[in-house]
Amino acid sequence: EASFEGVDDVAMAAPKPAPRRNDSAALAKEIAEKLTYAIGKDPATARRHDWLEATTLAVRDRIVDHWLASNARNNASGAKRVCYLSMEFLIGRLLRDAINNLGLSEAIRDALSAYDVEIDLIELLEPDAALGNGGLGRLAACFMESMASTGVPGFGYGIRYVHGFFRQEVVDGQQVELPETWLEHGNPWEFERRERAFEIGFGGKVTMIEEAGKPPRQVWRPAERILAVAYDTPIVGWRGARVNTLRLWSARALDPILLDAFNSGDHIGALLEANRAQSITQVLYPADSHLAGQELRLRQEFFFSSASLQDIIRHHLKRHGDLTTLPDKVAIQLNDTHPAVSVAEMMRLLIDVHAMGWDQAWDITKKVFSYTNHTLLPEALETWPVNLFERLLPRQMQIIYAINAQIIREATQSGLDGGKIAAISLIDEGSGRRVRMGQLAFVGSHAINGVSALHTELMKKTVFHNLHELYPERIQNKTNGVTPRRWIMECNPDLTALVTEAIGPGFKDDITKIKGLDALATDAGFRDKFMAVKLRNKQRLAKTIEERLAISVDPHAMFDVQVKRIHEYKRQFLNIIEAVALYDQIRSHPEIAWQPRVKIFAGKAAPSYANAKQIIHLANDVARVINADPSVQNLLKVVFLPNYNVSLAEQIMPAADLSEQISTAGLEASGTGNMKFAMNGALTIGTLDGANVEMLEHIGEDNIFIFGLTAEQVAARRANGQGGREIIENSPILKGALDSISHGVFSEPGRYSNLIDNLYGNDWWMIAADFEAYWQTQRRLDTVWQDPTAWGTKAVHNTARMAWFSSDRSIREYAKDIWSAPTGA
Ligand code: Z16
Repeated sequence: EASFEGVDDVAMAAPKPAPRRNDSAALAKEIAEKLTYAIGKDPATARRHDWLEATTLAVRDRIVDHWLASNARNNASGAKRVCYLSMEFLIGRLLRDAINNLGLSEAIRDALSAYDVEIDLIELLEPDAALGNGGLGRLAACFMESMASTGVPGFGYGIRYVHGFFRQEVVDGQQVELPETWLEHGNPWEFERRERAFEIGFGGKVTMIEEAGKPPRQVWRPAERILAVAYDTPIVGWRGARVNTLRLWSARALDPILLDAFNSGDHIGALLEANRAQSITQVLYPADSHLAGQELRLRQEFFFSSASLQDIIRHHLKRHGDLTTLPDKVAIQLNDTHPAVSVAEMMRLLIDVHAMGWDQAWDITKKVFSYTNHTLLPEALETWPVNLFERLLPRQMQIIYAINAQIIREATQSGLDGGKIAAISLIDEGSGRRVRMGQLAFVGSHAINGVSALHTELMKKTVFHNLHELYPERIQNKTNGVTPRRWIMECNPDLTALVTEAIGPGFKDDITKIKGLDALATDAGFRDKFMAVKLRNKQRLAKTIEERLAISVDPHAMFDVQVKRIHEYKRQFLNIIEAVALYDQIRSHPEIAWQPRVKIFAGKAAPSYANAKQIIHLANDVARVINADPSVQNLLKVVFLPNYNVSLAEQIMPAADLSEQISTAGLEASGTGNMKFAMNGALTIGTLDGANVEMLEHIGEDNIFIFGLTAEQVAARRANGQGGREIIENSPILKGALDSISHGVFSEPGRYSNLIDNLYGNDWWMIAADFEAYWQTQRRLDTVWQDPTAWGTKAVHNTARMAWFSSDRSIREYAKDIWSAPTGA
C-alpha cells in the first residue's frame, strides 16, 4: 500500500480546520485566488468556464472541511455503514446542489457579481454527470443526497464511466445518438485515490489445493487481471451537516504496458492489452428495463462488485480485525440485480481468501445483503448463459451451484413440490441453461424490496411467487422518493421563496411542514401568487423551446408534459394518438370551447429499440404538421425537446401544468418523475400504476385524474388475448386518429404501420383498450382548466400533500427496517 491514505482513513484526531468565513467578501477573495493560483488567469482575461472552475474550487474547499469531519466522526463512532451498490448514479450537475446545501446561495451570487459574473449563467456550463439511464440511476442519486441529509453514513459504489448516457439529437425527426464526453474539461468534484486499488480477475481455472493438516480448499487462478482504481466524490447533505462519499471505480491495466512485449518490438500488442483492460469502464450501457446481454456488461458488473466488496472487507478488517462482526458494521444494498454477482463474490472472498467455513460465510452474506427489485418486465430480468458465466467467473459459478443445492434442499425439506422447486432454481434449464440473477440476489439477502406498494404486491404474486412462499418474511415495500432539495428548492427558487413567505422556512429542514400550504389552497391571494410562479416558470421554458426548436408556444396555454425514457409500456404512443385525435376534433368542431394546450415530450430510446425510435419519429412528424397548421394555431402545439437529461428535467418540472403518468397498469414499478411534477404543483393524469396509487391516497381523488384498466384487468385482458380491433372499430375518434397516421397525414403512408398493426392485433400495451377513458379524462381536465380557481386550488393541494414522497422518508424506512443503521433524525 502507498503511504498516503484515502479520506475514509483520516485519523480520529484530524486537525480541526480553521473556520472559514462565508460572507460574500471572503468568498469573492477566495474565488479570485483560485482563479489566479489554481487556474492561472486574472479577472480581466478569465472566461466564463474559468469562473465556473474557480467558484467550484472555492465551494469544494468548504465541502472538504465537512467531508473530513464526517469521516473522522464515522471512524470515531464506529457506526454501521450503508454501502449502496449501483451500476448507475444519474447525478446531473453538482454546483447548485452543493451551494444550496451549504447555505451559500446568496453569498456566492453577491461574490461573483462583484466581478460582473452571473452565477446563473456560469453554472449552466457544468456538464451533467449522466452515469445512468433513468429512474433507477436518478433514485440512487437522490438516495445519496438523502443519506447525507438524514445522517446515514452512506457510501455509494459504482462505475466511473468515461462516456455517460449518450447525447440525443433529432435529425429529420429521428433520434441520433452521439457520444457523451463529460470528462473532457476535467472533473473538479472527483479525487483520484491511486493508492486505493484492487485486482479484479477474469477467466482461468479453479484448482483444489490440499495441504497436510489443513482442509482442502479451492483456489481461483484468473487468466486475466485488471486493476480497479477508486475516484471519490463528496456528497453534501442539507446544511452540510454530513458529507458522504460516492466511490466510483475505474479500470486500469495492471501493467500499463507489457514491458516484455514492448521491448521485443510488439508495441501495438502491448498497448492493446492496456486498452482491453480500460474498455471495462469506458461506456454506460444505454438500455433501461431491457437486458443488455453482452459479455462486457457482465465484466462491468463483476468488476465493480468485486472492487467494492474488497474495499468493504479491507476497511472492516482494518477497523475491527475480524469478519464475523461484518453484519453489525456494514449493510450492502444491491440496486437491482446488476451487482447480484456480489453474493457469490462475497462467499468466495470469505471462504477462499479469508478461510471462513461455508455455513458461517452464508449466514454473514445473508445478513449483510439486501436487494431492491425495480421491474417485473420479463425482458428486463437479468439472466446469463451458464457457459459464459463459467468461462468468465469459474469460481463464482461453482459457488452459485453450491448455493443452489442448499436452497433446493431447504425447499425440499419445507415440502415444496417439483414444479415449484424448478421455479426457484438459480439455474433456468428452459432456454439454454442460464443463471437467474434475481433468484441469486433474493436468496443471498435478508430483505428484498419493491419500490411501490403495488409493485411489491405484484412481486409476491409473480416473479418471486415461489421464493416468497419459501421465505415469506423477506419481501417488504419501500416506496421510492425524490430529494426535495434538488426537486423543489434548487429547480424552483420562486416557489421556494413563495412557500417561505407563506409558511416560514421550516419546510426546508422538515419537508412534512409544507403541508401548511393546504390551508392556503382556498386563499385567492396565495393561489394567484402560486400560479404566477408557475407562469414565470412556463415563460422560461417557452424561451428554451423557442431557442432550441424555433417553435413559439403561449405560456398561458396548458403545458401538458410527458418526459421519461421512451418505452412501449410507458405509452407515449397513447399520448400522441390523443394529440392527433384532438387535432382532428378541433378542426371538425371549431364551435367547441377547446382549451389551448402545448403537448411537450422528451426522452431517449435505447439505440436498439426499434419501436421506441418509431415513437420518437412519430412525435416529431405529428409536431411538424400540427405546428404548421394555422387552423389550430392557438389551440394546439406539439413539442419534442431533444436530449432529455437531469438538467432539462430541472427546467421542465416546475413549468408543467399537467403530468402524464399513463403506463399500462402493473408495469411501471414506481415512477419518480410523477413525484417531481406533483411537488411542483402539476396535476397528474395517470393510471393506477406504481407510486401513482399512493399519490392518489396522499393527494386525494379530487386533485388527481386517474383513468384506465387496473393491473388486474390488464392481466385478465392479456390472458384473453382480446386485441384492439373491435374497440377501434367502435370508437370513431380513435379510428379517425389511427387512420390519419396510417394514411399519411404526418408522413408517407405506411411509415407507422407496424405500430398501428400492433394495436389492431394483440394491443399488448392496452392502448386501444384505454383510449376512450384517457380521452374522456383529458376532456374533464379541459373543463377544470377553464376554471382557474379550481385548477389553482388543486395545484396547491398537490404541492402541499406530496411531502411523504421525499427520499428522506424512503431512506429513514430503509435505515430502520432493512439496514439497522443510524439516522441523525
Ligand atoms: C430503471 O430505471 C427502472 C427499472 C429497471 O428495471 C431498470 C431501470 Cl434502468 C426504473 C423503473 O422503471 C421505475 O418505475 C422506477 O421508478 C425506477 O426504476 C426507480 O425505482
